[in-house]
Amino acid sequence: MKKLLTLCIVHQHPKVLLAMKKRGFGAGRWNGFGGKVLEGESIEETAKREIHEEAGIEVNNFNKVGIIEFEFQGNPEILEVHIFRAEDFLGEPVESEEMKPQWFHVDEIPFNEMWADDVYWLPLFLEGKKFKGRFLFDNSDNNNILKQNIVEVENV
Ligand code: 6OG
Repeated sequence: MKKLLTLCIVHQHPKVLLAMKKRGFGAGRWNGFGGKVLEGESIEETAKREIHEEAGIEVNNFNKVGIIEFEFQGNPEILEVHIFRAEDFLGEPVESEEMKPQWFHVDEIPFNEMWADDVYWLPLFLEGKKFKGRFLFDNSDNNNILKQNIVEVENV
């Protein structure tokens, strides 16, 4: 069983726009913007809709830079997260019910308040690389990685 999700990070070197997730899956962690792909929606449409809903900004140009599959031990559902990199956007990021946006310098990414997988792929993202990977998380401690694999690719 696969569930498709998006994750979009705005990167205006040397800064990245992350947001504190205030509720739902991953609450209490900094992450990019995104969510579940709805029926009838393309993955790109979801990425745009979610960043607009969560940060109030419009992103027209972005590149898909990664696909990562997440599995939680004992759970048959695989989360397939499509990761996008945007350089520019329209509007001003605003806090929503779900997310509180904040700019971070690339040297000050709050990895210890993020999903444990991010430290493996965000450095590649910041170098402009593309990647694919898979992570197996411990179901009883949902920030503990049991197995991980990330590879750089030419195309996603
Ligand atoms: P909603 O379920 O709130 O969207 N997401 C993850 N991001 C990272 N960095 N690591 C993970 O490891 C993740 N699992 C999910 C995808 C959830 C948002 O969180 C991302 C979506 O952008 C397990 O609609």
